[in-house]
Amino acid sequence: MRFYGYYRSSAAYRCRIAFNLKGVTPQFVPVHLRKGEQRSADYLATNPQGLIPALETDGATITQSLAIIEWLEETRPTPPLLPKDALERAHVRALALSIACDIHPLQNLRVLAFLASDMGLDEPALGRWRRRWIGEGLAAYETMLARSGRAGAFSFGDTPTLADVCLMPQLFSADRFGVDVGAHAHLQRIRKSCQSHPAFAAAHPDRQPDAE
Ligand SMILES: N[C@@H](CCC(=O)N[C@@H](CS)C(=O)NCC(=O)O)C(=O)O
Repeated sequence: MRFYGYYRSSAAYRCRIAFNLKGVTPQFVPVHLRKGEQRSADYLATNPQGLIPALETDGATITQSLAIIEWLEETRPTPPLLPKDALERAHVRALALSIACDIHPLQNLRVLAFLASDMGLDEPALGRWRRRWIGEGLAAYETMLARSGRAGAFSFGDTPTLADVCLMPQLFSADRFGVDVGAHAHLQRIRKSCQSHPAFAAAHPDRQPDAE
């Protein structure tokens, strides 16, 4: 099993947490995003989208972090990352997708590069862009948790789910770009639970072999 990633990529960070939770250790293949290696011919042969992560396994390539994590969940059901009840599963997926579909894509390197090169945004304007969408998205996540009445040590109950696998990398990115989430009590509590969980701690960008 070969996993293509980059230490600071949120989408790769999600997969690393899931691999650790499931006790899977793929061979790591670094793809340096800042050097543009994701657009090399070699890597485009692996993922035509030119995005990481990608996982090669059983003679196939899986792209998209959530597809990789759902494949892991289906092939290695223990410990479960999704609840058994269909409505509860939908809730956990909605939390995860609120980050993976509605916050993260707006922060992508290629989007930011286009805003700078083609739309003329300078660094302060790019910072406003980042903080706006991360701040608004995480505030909505906090409200979703409060309304659900199901948040515990983690986003759903007291064990990690797909929602936390997506949340922790987004909180890392919030810190990196100066988004203050201190007023969000659920997020603060869940962050602490994740930080003290070995699977999350080992997946942190600073602990990866390609960290700079
Ligand atoms: N929806 C995709 C998003 C993948 C993605 O956006 N990856 C980023 C890193 S977090 C990337 O490769 N960016 C390269 C670029 O923008 O050029 C997933 O969840 O895997």
